Amino acid sequence: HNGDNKIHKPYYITTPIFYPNASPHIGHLYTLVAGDVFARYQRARGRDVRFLAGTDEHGMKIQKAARAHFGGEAGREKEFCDALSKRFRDLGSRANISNTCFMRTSSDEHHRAVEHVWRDLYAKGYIYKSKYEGWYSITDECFYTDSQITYPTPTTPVSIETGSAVERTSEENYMFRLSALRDALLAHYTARPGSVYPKQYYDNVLGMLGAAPIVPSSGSGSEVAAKSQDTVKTAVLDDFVLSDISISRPRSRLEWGVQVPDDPEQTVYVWFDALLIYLTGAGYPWSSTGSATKQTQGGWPADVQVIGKDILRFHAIYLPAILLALSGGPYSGTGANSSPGTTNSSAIVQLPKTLLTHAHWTSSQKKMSKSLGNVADPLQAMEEWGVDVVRFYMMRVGGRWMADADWSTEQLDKHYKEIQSQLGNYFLRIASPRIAERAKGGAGPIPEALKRIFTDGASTSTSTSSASIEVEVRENHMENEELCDPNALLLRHTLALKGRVDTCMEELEAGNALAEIMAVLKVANKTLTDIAPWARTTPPEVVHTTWVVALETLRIVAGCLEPFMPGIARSLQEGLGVTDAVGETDGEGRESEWNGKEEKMEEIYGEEAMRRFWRRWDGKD
Ligand code: ME8
Repeated sequence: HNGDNKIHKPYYITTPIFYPNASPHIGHLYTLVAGDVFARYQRARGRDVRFLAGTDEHGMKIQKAARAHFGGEAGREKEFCDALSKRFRDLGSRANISNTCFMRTSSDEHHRAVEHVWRDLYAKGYIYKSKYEGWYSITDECFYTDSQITYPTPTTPVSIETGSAVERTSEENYMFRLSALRDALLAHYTARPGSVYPKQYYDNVLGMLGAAPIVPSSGSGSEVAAKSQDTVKTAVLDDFVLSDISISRPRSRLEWGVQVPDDPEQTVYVWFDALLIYLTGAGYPWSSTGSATKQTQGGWPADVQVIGKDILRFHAIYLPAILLALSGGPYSGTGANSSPGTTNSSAIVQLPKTLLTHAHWTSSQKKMSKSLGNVADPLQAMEEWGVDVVRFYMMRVGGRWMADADWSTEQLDKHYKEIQSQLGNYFLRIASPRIAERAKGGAGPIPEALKRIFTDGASTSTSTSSASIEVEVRENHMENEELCDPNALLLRHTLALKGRVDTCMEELEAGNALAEIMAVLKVANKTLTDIAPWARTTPPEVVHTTWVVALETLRIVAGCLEPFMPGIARSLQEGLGVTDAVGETDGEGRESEWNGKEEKMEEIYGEEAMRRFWRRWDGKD
């Protein structure tokens, strides 16, 4: 509870729950890391963070894999999932993923949530029984229509989109009235242009709803415009129909799953079940009295849901449709859900806020697949390169979400070296006893100009980019030569860094945040090389100033890096003798902290501290 007596909602982040039918691969780890970067970032800002990961254990795919594993024996799916689910959980721990729960769809609490949703929607008329005819792909766990199928050979129909084999199904199913929710979905999305990010995927979602954004013809930078606008104007296809979807399978085909309430002959379709895990993770079902409060306390609605582009439709169309139906009154005929959410307000289940959608990793430029033998193993990569190097690589290369990235050890090596040269060597040079000795020799008051930047640099600097800082400094140079001192320049960059990282992280641009951090380190390294504090000719007081500015740079960089490389960031902080992330202290506070740190720094020259640092650095601790 905050001062207004309002409930402070936990920040809720989710990743997809993965199918435990095979070992995890780097794609799974990538999504986990993406979620973790935002979870750690929000936590460092003082938010109570809920972070859900887990496994999706029902369905034909798992049933088939489990039976194959046990030589055709039925009924051992749970046992199979217990073992494989653990590998995903362990992957998370190994990679330092800070998820607060690990949910499995086979759990009792999840079954209860699914049953609750089902009964509610059935009672309202959103679920009906029908004969379903169409195609099903076990690999994709997805129903397809005739128009989504192609025949590479006359007897092997496959999905056009994924190339996966499909089989003809003709069976009694329960259907969900997705068609009735199209208008409500469209209204939701046009009012929230930022709800699917990056924008290209937002446009894809509009396309799935038979609409397209109208780009203003004068339109400069439609992306920027779309972000700042409250609504997006769309061109809508009038004859577009969002078809109802099948949400169950006959038990004779699918035994392993949630049984349809009151119908032992049917099993809930795996995706209908899986998507509800996000609700389960937030404590659903919330009892009807005070359910709005319970919902909020549980973290619902999700703030950020990280997904791969392969499962956009499920998350952007199916889940919100289910939630809209849950929130609305009974279905009442054609186009009928005219006003979902206008019933009893405590029953409204809000829609997730942002769907962060990312592209895929390929391996040797190809989609990873067991049959091609090109599946990159995340555990092996972390063993070989260290946890934080793998995390760094994933966000440095894949942190802009849009483009597919190719996994390669050459690239990993390149980024390993980037960390080593830009951060590791910088730290070592600053921590070297010789430099410290010289710095101490020159100890005295920090030059006034620097002190000024330090006390009010971050707040008075209007610069929002590295480039504009350069300009600002160059202009100031005419009036004040001192400001052109390389240390002053670096200090300005350093003090502006946190604000810039904040901006990027608010925009969900993790890759840009990392780029900002690395840009400051580049300036830092250049400053050190230019000043050469190790050279005999450099005056001791300059060495001292350089040393202090470098320490402050490292402190701030460490705080900013924490979401990306938590292990290395902590080693740095320990090495520097600071414990917290980037402090928000005022001028005076900072200064005393700064002075204190100089003393702390002296303590770490002990070999033990360095040994500890390098052990962590190498991912051995
Ligand atoms: O789809 N590159 O599970 P899944 C990047 N159980 N990310 C990748 C990737 C790649 N090559 N391959 C997979 C399912 N991913 C469902 C989800 S959610 C209610 C149910 C990541 O094991 C990416 O996040 O097939 C993708 O969306 C997800 O793993 C699919 O994992």
